[in-house]
Amino acid sequence: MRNMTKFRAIGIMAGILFTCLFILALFYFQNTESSANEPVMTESDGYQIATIQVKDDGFYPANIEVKAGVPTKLNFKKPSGFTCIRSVASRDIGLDLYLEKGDNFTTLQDLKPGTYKLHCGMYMYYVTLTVK
Ligand SMILES: [Cu+2]
Repeated sequence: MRNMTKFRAIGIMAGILFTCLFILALFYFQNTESSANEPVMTESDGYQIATIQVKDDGFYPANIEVKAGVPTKLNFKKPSGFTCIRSVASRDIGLDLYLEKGDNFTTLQDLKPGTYKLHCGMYMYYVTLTVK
């Protein structure tokens, strides 16, 4: 009889653990899905467009690679206002852009091959832009 109670307790604990893991997994996939499904590099009207997700803990991806000699747009996509990132700037490429909720497109001037640093308005988060 005692064994039976022990068995049942383990069963309940395993059930709770499994439920917790399931909920955690659900949240994890929900968070990654929205941005992971979206390709970083797309093309439209002769432009190469890099879409960078602006999240509460930084820019995703933090490394962007674009082709030299192709007109380029960056889109800083901000799905929610729950981030301290209000703007993105770069002395390297002469960028100072206030970020609204949603899409924030900026057209880059023709960049020479090289590596350029972009940062949020508070110098907390960085994006490395590589032109090849
Ligand atoms: Cu910040």
